[in-house]
Amino acid sequence: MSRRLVMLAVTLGLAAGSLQAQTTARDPWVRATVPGQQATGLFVELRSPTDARLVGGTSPVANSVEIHEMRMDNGVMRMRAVPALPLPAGQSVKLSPGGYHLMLTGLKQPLKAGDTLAVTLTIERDGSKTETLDVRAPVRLLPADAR
Ligand SMILES: [Cu+2]
Repeated sequence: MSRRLVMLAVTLGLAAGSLQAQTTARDPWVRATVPGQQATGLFVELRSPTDARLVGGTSPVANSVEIHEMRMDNGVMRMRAVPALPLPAGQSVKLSPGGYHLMLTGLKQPLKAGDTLAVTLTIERDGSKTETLDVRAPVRLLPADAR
């Protein structure tokens, strides 16, 4: 094999390796806000090829992006911040209304249906290595909002 072919093989091998190690985000969307509303939820389906954890995120339109969990507490739905959400290898983890979501707080502007929001998710792999995942999420109304 010529030197050029060897180099090409090495380059392709590295590219395939880094693609495999990427978490994918499917169907991201953000819930539209009403005037004065300071926070909203981002929903997405995440899948990681190896065990990883979602540990947070950032967005230019929000002061912070937290991971929240909704759950029943004495018959009342409550939400609380959790430090991380496990992404088991090869499994789809769905963040959806009524369950886990990413909470964007300290919104700097109203989010209207039809807008697109840029959010960067932070994912931790192998204990400490972190990687970022850029997501472009359309803003949508929940059916209950569209009255
Ligand atoms: Cu929340």
